[in-house]
Amino acid sequence: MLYPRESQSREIKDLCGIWEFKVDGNDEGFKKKWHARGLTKTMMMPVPSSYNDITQDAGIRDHIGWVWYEKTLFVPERWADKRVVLHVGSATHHGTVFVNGKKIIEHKGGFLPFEADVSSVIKFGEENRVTIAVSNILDWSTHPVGEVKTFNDDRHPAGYKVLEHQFDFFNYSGLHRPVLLIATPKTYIDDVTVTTDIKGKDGIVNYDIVVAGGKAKTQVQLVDEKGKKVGEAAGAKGKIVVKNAKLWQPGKAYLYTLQIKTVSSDGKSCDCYELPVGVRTVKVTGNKFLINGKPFYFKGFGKHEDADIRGKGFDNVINVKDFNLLKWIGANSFRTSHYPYAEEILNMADRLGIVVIDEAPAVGMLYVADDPTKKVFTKERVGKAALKHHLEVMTELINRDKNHPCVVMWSVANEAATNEKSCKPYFEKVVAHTRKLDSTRPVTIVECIQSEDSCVSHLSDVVCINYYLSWYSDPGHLELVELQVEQVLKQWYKKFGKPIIMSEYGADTIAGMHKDPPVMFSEEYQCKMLEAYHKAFDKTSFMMGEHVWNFADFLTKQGIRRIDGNKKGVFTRDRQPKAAAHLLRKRWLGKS
Ligand code: BDP
Repeated sequence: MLYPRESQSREIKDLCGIWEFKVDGNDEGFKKKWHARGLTKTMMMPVPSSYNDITQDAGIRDHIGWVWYEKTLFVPERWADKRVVLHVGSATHHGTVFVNGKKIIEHKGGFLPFEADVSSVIKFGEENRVTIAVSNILDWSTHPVGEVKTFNDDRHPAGYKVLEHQFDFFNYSGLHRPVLLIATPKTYIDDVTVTTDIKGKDGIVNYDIVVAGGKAKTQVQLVDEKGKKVGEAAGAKGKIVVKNAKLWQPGKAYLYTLQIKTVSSDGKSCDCYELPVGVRTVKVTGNKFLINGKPFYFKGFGKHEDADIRGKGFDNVINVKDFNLLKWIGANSFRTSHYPYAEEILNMADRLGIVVIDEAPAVGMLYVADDPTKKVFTKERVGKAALKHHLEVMTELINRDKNHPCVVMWSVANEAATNEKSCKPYFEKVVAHTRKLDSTRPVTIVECIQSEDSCVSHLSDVVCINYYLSWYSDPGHLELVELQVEQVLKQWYKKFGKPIIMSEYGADTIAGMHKDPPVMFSEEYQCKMLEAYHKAFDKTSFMMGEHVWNFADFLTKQGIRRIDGNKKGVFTRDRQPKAAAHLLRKRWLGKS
């Protein structure tokens, strides 16, 4: 899917702002056709935002099921001869969209965009009504997986239910990303795929353009950052050779622009689209992760889309601040743990030369809540339905993110029960599907201490492992960390012979809590733990990166293990540095 961009031939109407909002507490909205006449008895809700922390009502914060959003808007008369598309950045986790009361699209999956042609239902030059029903229910066919548990005992009111899931981040819900109306010509550029290569000093840009809605002739030209033409070609598919190309490099991004123009065969309309292009290559050989043929060592974090009040709502204030903090601390990369982030974030990473491991929302396939001895990869749980959706999600993810130079690896899942033999055929299919869709990027499955007997890590190009030594195991025993990290690294390397990234390690830390000698939750403990991991990393030759968990503190579901969220952030939730931030800055930049 093309990132929504205006051009000579394309206009965008941004529908962000205040929407009408209503919680469907009795699950009656569809039956009573709330979309038919327009919502009544509504409250204000900002879009984009999670709805959970906006009101003073715990019932809304913790609601399980559908909520409804609505907005009225005028569509200009001059769009009457255009193709008009409604684009929803994300509806977490299911969205059903109506325009002027008519259902136009349903979408499953809370972290990827979807869109539909609404040209035939829109009234041009008049007022229109967009209604979006959003549900946050997770089950064994969704990603992430989850389960609604209904109680049937005398301790709970009849029908009382909770949504159980084995990931710790709060299940923020709603319209998290921009909703847009896009006008394009009727014959339009539907998709573009760009891959790049380097031959000597030259850059090779291969492109493949799909035109829909009619036949058209295609012309492309590539311009540099100053707007100077460096190459051109004709036809829907082709190759441009850039002499003495400037490469897209970590920390030193260079973006060309592919300017695409299609002229419909009757010559009456033309469509234009501009795609940023970074010329770079990615390869894993031996123990090395190569970007442009040079070994790359990942320094950075697992992150979250998370902030106070707005939850997972897209917010440029937070996003730009986060990139400034990544630069300040000397990080060169992050993982989109544990779901695809808003594409705007990848646009920023492209521009700044920050390297991204792009993760699917497949998280929580680890235990069964009420009985950890029960298996996960079974017919009743992660079976055919979960696999089908996993493949769909990989398709949507790669379709959306394939052209971003910042994305250097796909992570198909985080911490699954990969020690269960039955997960093997599952992941074989997911990884094969991913490689079929994109043969240019390595693939990983993120593993953890419970999956030391992984049946699938051989499928990964890079072994990514999450370890919480002296935290979830041997809590308080910092003296064991260096020794144990060395052991686990050697063990994984011996077994799979692949380069390793420590993709999560860290300690919950209450900002401002000091204890010397260190104790758990103090700033000193977080620092000493990181130092011990680093000592072990620096002794090996097959380590290819370190991603601390987490960039910032984030909200979790309530539970006895968390006080106001997960505090493993190196920054607080409002993005202030803990002592560990200064330690990492020293390690990564040599600056204090
Ligand atoms: C890891 C998970 C991550 C959690 C972290 C933790 O991958 O999502 O937040 O543990 O417990 O297992 O802090």
